[in-house]
Amino acid sequence: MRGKRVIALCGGIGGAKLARGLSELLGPNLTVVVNTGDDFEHLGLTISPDVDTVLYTLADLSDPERGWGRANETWNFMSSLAEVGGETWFQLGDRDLALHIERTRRLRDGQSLTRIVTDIARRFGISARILPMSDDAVRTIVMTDEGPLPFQRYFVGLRCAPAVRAIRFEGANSARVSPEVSASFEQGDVEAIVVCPSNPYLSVDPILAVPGMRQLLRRAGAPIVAVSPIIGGAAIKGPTTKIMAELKIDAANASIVCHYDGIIDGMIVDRIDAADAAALPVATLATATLMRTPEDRVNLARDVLDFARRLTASSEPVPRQRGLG
Ligand code: FO1
Repeated sequence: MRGKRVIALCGGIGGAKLARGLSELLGPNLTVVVNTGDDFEHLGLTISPDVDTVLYTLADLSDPERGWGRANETWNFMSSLAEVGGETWFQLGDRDLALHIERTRRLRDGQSLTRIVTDIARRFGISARILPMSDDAVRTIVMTDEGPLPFQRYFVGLRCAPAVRAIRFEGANSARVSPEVSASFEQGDVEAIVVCPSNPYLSVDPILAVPGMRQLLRRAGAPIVAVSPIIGGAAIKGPTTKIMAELKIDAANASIVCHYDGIIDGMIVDRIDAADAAALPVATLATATLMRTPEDRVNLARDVLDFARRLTASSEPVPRQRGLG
């Protein structure tokens, strides 16, 4: 039976844009599994930046310039915090603050992150399902030439300046895939799995590091398609290619395919990379992957779905070059 649901694996800003495009085409038939490796405790609050970016983006509440936080934000809390000598390196807008305070309250009451996110998504009028990758704490630690750094210290506090030597996902070994994430893969109705153009090392790897996640991907029996976060050897936003250079990885689509070795069946690259797409060891599609406008997001989402459908049509069951680890 051919499925009709699509599952997207997603980090923050870049990934959320494609998730938004997919949500406009699929509505409730989209499930977004979101990285929580960036989560941290700050000012006594539990902050889930990627989950919130996906929530705000799909609810049309996000700030279009920054990509994170809410549109029409005010910063009275931050300036008042500065006046009393508080920590201001991580910006929490007045509107955004409400979500952190309410999430923290509910977590302390014993609710799971999944339950909280599901409720907020409903209140925001989002029809897609948004699921944190796990309800257990996984914390990305960036091993740098300045020592180990919690993700937000590295990313926001130090603006990704220290050279990355390795990346660890603290707590991943004992984390569990949530029952809701497991069920979403196991319903037997998955048409495609999309790896959004998020940073493979910082945003997608934490999702894949949750024990059992790779098996769920494989067993869903649907084509797995990644959208490359690299265009013409550079990332649109964020430190992807800087990190690749520091890890001595060539900033090329071939490296991304290699990184997702045995996981993906197809890769979408930008049109300007069409020439090297032919040499990649998976099925490829070259199209416009830069998402500047709402139309760009929907067009790319449509291309992703068409590509996945063609992969299904061309061979069933979906062929895999190698087994999953
Ligand atoms: N990114 C920044 O560059 N500076 C910030 O001060 C900042 C605050 C912030 C607050 C809430 C939130 O949900 C996200 C925030 N981000 C900020 C974005 C976030 O740190 C990163 O974009 C992601 O973690 C990487 O995907």
